[in-house]
Amino acid sequence: MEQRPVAEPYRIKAVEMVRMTTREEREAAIREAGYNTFLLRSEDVYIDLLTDSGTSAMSDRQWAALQMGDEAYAGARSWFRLEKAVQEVYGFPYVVPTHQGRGAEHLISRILIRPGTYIPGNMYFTTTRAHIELQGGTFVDVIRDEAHDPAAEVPFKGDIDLRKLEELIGRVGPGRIPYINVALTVNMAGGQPVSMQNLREVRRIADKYGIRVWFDATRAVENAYFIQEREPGYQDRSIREIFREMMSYADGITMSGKKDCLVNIGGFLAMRDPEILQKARELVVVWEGMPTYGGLAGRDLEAMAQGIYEMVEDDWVAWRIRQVRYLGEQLLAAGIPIVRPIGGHAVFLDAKAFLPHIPQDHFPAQALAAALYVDSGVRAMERGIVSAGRDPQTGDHRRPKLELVRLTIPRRVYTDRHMDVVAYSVKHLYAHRDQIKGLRMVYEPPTLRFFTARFEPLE
Ligand code: PM9
Repeated sequence: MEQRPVAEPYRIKAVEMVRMTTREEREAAIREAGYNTFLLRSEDVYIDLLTDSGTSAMSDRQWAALQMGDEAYAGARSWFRLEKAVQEVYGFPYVVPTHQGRGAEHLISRILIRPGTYIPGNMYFTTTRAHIELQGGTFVDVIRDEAHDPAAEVPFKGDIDLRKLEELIGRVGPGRIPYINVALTVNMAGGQPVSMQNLREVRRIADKYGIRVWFDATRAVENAYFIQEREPGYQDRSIREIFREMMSYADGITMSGKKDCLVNIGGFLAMRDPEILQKARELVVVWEGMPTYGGLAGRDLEAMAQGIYEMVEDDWVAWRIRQVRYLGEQLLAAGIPIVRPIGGHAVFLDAKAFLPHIPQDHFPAQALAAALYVDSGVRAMERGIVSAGRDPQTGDHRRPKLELVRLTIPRRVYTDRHMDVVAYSVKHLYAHRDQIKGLRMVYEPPTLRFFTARFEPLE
């Protein structure tokens, strides 16, 4: 008998209408946007898979929580609610709110990084590395080799390569490593998880050399699901328990609440060390706001607190991963090159394999994202050479092995029917892939260029 179907663990209470455009309209829109999907107007997008960041649908309880926001300038009730949620679910005693994840990255980078220091991590993330470099630090990629190979089927492809980590410590000395940065999951590798065993080992090595461990916990809930699914001994543990154990191996975390926490804005820094707390409170007033609001309204703090309790519900997390797979498996069945295994928040098209006729310096992933938009109004994001930016030492492009287009699934927003539309469009493009041409960059901003760079098609 066929498998019993599972449905969304929620009902839809409010809807937002979206508009399908004509191909001519989309061709004009992408031209006007300089072939950069970040520069499109959202009204011209039919299915928006640009990012899962701040694009979640909030629950009725979160909307109710908004009404309870305490908008006092200082000491608001909503702040204490957020602090309690972080303490209860994440297990860190101290929290400093920020307007979003990069606000927290800014604070910890200013507190711990000095020129000439090294920050090892499991593959770079754009904003994280930008903040490391702005403080004069150097990011060193110590992820396992397979993470750079889109086709390598490894259950915990986000793991730190412990030998690479020890080699770096031996080479530069522990005193020049302010912290080890572990991303859960690894966004740029395809939403790939880190095993509990690896987190334990990283903690052990860090303790041996007296180095701090800092997690980028942005999508740690999805990481907890993969541990529950794949790591021996965790099948009978709840997501909330696994999540709490993961966090126990870190000295602190940076957090973009716009992902796991199911809110449209918000983030925080959480930690165990009262000295770091004090420094973070001193800095947050300069850059974000009082330590009891950190650039957020009281209602935002309330919504994030409520989201923190909802994000670790087992049915929700299982559904989330299942929907990402629903899309990915359709593409795999059609022989389309995607990053494997299918990750937690997105399906990543392997643009090098999809468009082998376009050299990396002609931006194949950027071109593919633009072509997808023109075909169906689906907006995706380039995660390749444009996102990687330039090497500050040489000034040349960084040329990552992974040249990807990310189809990122917002939380609780789209149905499987939307995924069918996306899958159809990707398959259609694949059948006509020889017609897609490379691009030339005509405007390049100095930092985080992918957000606002502009391109023109090559003839
Ligand atoms: N991630 C994303 O779309 C939004 C902006 S970058 C295109 O994937 C990690 C792992 C992230 C992340 C944002 C941030 C920064 C830190 N770490 O965007 O500042 O994926 O809240 O968080 C984005 P904020």
